[in-house]
Amino acid sequence: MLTFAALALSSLFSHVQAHYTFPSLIVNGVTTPAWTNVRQTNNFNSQDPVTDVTSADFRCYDSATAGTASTITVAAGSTLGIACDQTIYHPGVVNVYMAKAPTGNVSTFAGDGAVWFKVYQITATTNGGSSISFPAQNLPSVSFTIPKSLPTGQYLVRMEALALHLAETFQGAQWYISCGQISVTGGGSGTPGPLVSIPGVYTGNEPGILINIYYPIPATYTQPGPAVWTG
Ligand SMILES: *[C@@H]1O[C@H](CO)[C@@H](O)[C@H](O)[C@H]1NC(C)=O
Ligand SMILES: [Cu+2]
Repeated sequence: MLTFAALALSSLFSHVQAHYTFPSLIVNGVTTPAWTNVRQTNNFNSQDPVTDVTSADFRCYDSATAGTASTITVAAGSTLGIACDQTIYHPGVVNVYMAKAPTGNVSTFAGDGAVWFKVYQITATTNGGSSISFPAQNLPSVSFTIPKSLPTGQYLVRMEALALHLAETFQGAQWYISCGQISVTGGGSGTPGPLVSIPGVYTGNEPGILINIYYPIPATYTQPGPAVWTG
C-alpha cells in the first residue's frame, strides 16, 4: 500500500516535471519576469501541451487567459532569448516564428492571416538510421539573432517546442507554445518570408510531426514548417 502510494506520487511528480512553459524572454542577457513580456498561456499552471495543430490555441495558447503582455525593446542584430520555466525535458525540436503588427501596436495584434515567418529552429541530428539525437533537449532557453535587416516595428515572437516522445500516433506530438511581444529598433529593409498562417502551417501528418523516433530509428528527420528567414 505504501509502496503503491509512493510509486503513484513519484509518477505524478515526474509527470509534472515532464511538462514546461516558456514564460520569459532574455533581452541584453537579462531574463524578464514570468508572463511580463510573454502573454500568459492557458497552461501556466498545468504546463499541459497543445496537441491539435488546427486549434486556435495552437497560435499563442491564450484563449482562457486572454493573455496580455508589455512590449520590450530589442535592437535588430542583437540576441533574443526565450526561457523555459525549467528545461526542455522531452526529446524534440524547436521553431521560433515572428509576425509584425500591422497597426504598429503589438498589444492589439492577434496574429491573424499569413503573417508568420520562421526566424530560428533547432532540428534533430540523424545519421542514416543508427541514431537520432535532439540538441534542443534539456536546454533551459534558446537564443537567436534578430536579423539586422528586419524592419523596425512591433512583433509577436512565438516559441514552439515540439515534443516527439509520443508522436507515433496522430495528435500524439506535444506542443509547448508561447508568444512574446517585442519592439524591434534600428531595423532594415528586409522582406521576411515565406509567410504562413498559424494555425494552418501544419496538418499534423508531416513526417517531422507524425513520427516514431524510437523504432525503427529514423534515417533522416524533416523539420516541419517553412525555411528560416535569416535576413
Ligand atoms: C497599444 O495597445 C494597448 C492595448 O489596447 C494600449 O494599452 C497601449 O496604450 C497601446 N500603445 C500605444 C503606443 O498606442
Ligand atoms: Cu511533458
